Amino acid sequence: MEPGGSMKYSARPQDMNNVEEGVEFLPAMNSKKMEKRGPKRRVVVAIMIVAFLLISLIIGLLVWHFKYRKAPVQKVFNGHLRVLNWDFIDAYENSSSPEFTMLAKKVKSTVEEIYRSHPDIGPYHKETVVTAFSEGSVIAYYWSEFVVPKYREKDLDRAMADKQSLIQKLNPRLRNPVLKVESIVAFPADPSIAQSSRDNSCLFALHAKEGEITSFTTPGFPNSPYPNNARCYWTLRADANSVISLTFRTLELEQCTDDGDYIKVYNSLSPVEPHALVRLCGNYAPSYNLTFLSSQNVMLVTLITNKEGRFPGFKAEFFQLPKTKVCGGTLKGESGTFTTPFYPAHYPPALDCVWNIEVPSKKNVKVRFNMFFVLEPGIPVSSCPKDYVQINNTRYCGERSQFVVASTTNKIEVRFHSDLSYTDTGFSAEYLSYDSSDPCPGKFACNTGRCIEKSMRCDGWIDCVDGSDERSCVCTEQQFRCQNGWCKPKFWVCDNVNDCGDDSDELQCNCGNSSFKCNSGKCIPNTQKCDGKDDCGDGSDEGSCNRAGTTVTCKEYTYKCRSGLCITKQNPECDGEKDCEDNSDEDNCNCGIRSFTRKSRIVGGQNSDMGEWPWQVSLHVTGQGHVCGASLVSETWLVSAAHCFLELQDASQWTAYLGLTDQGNRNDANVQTRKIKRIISHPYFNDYTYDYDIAVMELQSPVTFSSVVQPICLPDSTHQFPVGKDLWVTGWGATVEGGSGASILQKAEIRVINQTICNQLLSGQLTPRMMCVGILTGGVDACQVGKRCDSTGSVLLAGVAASQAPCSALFLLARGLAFPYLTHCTAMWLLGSDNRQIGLLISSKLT
Ligand SMILES: *[C@@H]1O[C@H](CO)[C@@H](O)[C@H](O)[C@H]1NC(C)=O
Ligand SMILES: *[C@@H]1O[C@H](CO)[C@@H](O)[C@H](O)[C@H]1NC(C)=O
Ligand SMILES: *[C@@H]1O[C@H](CO)[C@@H](O)[C@H](O)[C@H]1NC(C)=O
Ligand SMILES: *[C@@H]1O[C@H](CO)[C@@H](O)[C@H](O)[C@H]1NC(C)=O
Ligand SMILES: *[C@@H]1O[C@H](CO)[C@@H](O)[C@H](O)[C@H]1NC(C)=O
Ligand SMILES: [Ca+2]
Repeated sequence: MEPGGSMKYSARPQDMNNVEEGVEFLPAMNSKKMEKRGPKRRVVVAIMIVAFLLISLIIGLLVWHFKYRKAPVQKVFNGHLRVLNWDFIDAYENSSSPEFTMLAKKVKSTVEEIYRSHPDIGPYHKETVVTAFSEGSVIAYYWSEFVVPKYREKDLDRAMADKQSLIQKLNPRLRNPVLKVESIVAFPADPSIAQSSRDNSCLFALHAKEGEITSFTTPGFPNSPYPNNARCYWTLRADANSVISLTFRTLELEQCTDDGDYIKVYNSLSPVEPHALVRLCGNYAPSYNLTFLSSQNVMLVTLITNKEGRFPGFKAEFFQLPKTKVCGGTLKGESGTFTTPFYPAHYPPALDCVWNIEVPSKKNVKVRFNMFFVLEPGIPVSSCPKDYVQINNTRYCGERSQFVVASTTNKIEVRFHSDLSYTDTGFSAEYLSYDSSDPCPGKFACNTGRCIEKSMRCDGWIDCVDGSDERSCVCTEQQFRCQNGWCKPKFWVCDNVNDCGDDSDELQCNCGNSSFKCNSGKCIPNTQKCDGKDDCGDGSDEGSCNRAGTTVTCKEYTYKCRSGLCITKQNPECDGEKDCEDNSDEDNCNCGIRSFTRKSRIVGGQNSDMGEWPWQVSLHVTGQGHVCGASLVSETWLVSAAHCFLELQDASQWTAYLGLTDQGNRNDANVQTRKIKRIISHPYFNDYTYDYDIAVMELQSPVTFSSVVQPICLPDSTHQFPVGKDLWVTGWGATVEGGSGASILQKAEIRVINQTICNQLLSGQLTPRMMCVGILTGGVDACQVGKRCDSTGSVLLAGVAASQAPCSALFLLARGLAFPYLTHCTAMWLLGSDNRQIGLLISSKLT
């Protein structure tokens, strides 16, 4: 007997006196009780149970039938069809014109006729509205609304998707149709768009003017944010036999999320997914190419927004150009270049190009793709079913770094295909002739045909995709021999990164299975990890123990909250988790964040993009130009290296440039220029050992933070930089005016290396304020998944100034806490897990 079960069937469950009654409705659980009641009663009980079950079943079925199966579902389809026996006139562009109304009526009745003849469509059709026409002879765009019971929805979808059945049903019925139509296609509308099919409040129709650029913006741009809950449409048209080039000059929307605001551009006048060209959200670096081409004379731009957020929106412009551009062709000669049409703009959809390349006989030909962006969202790059480049039955797609395809003859055929939807910026390629006996004059030839610098042979990094540059190598003094035969710079031994590929460079550094490896490299038994005691000596065994909020006795390595209490978690600052009771670890975290959510795709290059390192400062000396770099840490303070000011300590001779990427563009409107008020070098700075190589500078007036001027985060003095951690170094190099430095801000990936080994290799030059980091330079295009990029194996020494002496004013300003610095003229950044950048400065005195 279960009181709980009985309650379910009791008429008045709240009345405890009736509980016993209710029990009788249950199947026999207590046989003794049942026997007492006699056979008659038993029959009654049985009948009641059966009746009850039957009624429940019927009710259930009815509910299911009416509420679910029969429940009407509203569906909207967007479609278009071609009218063959009709000519386009300009008045059809104006949906208020009598001509438009007349033709729309005819199209509407034709569509309705087609629907009527189809048993899966006809009964559910509610309304069809013709929204636009375009040339060819006439293409009509419309949406159709249906109300269909749930259980018939699939049949409707199937019937609407079947173009063939729509056409065939039409012809026998209408013997003398007024309109001869074909190519009827319709697609279920995006539900967010479907709701608004009748809302014309944010609808704009624009026609390109011959030889002119037409601009348009989101409502209110740039003075007020675009509206919430908006469904905006811009129909763009050009003359017949033209195509449209559309460019977003500025674009700033809500961050990209599944239900966030977005723009979609269609190669059609109706918002159907199979003709979508791109979906845009967030904001894009200025160098990100936002130019899109249509394949015909119409385009549709839609803006869909959700209920919250305030963002500026976009400013766009478009113009028409003749549709004559053909792609592909025959290319002859020793060498040359070719690109997808309109490169670096997005190539048009529905395109096929064939290049037949032929170099002089006796020579062989190879094609080098320098830029390659043929990526479609969610499309596997293994099979390339949509857009692709094809050479000799091999298809290439996706986003690829530089690659070469070599032929064993003097001819090669390159095909390019783009389908109806989603385009990318395409490729830029060159073809070269080569001697089969000496394919890479002065260089090393990979087995794949690629030529690489000779210095990249046996340098420990795979530059040839097939690794042929690292085979049969003899290791030098400075190199470590991996078990697989590769030679790696000794600096990479014991840095927690599997550089050899077979882990042999890390084998003798591991602690064994039942031991924990401290950040210092020391091994302790696993049982001593997270036991509340600092067994490593640097706190690393007590670091990530998930004891948030627990405070401990303050030590050198513990993080001190503003309250004065200490916690053991490593690097708790600005990691998005509240670790201090007073949340002081998450205070002042408006730093280290880049403004552009979508970077440009300068793949493989060392040039930085505008706004990529908004805290990078260029320090100029009057009459000398760029001399040193610095980092912005607050509105008025910079951090730089003390050795920069050895010869010139007079603050008035120095000028700081902020928001600068190209030294040649110092007059750009985004660049801010400031004079220096004072320079404070570390009093212990030693210009022989470069110990304490740090200085701070105060600006005469505060800078204004912008998309290209932002402060870097300062790490806490207890911040750990684990061996193997990857970082970025940026800078302009030496004096630009002198001609040797780079004009565009350079970047390189580096990593923290094993301090013990580094100090051995540098015969003991490291001081406790320094940190060894290695530069990973060279052909970045050889980066492989799960592997590090190439490296020359050169080493920089980073000076860590743990002292708090003259910089206390700055510490208070910036983070409220002391911190270690690494100093030099090129800045170095730690790429945090959430993409937040923590700044350091490094010294490059030693090699
Ligand atoms: C569209 O047609 C209507 C009615 O003929 C006319 O009043 C209106 O000015 C036209 N609009 C344009 C942009 O031509
Ligand atoms: C994008 O490509 C178009 C067409 O080639 C070009 O005119 C434009 O300058 C490019 N924009 C950027 C930002 O590179
Ligand atoms: C294409 O195939 C032919 C014959 O199989 C071969 O001779 C030629 O070298 C190949 N070209 C490329 C680029 O692979
Ligand atoms: C340590 O663990 C790895 C994999 O977990 C195993 O292959 C190896 O044999 C173990 N070594 C020892 C000494 O137990
Ligand atoms: C550095 O290398 C030595 C071997 O020379 C190794 O014992 C130590 O654990 C390494 N340090 C780290 C932090 O991995
Ligand atoms: Ca495509």
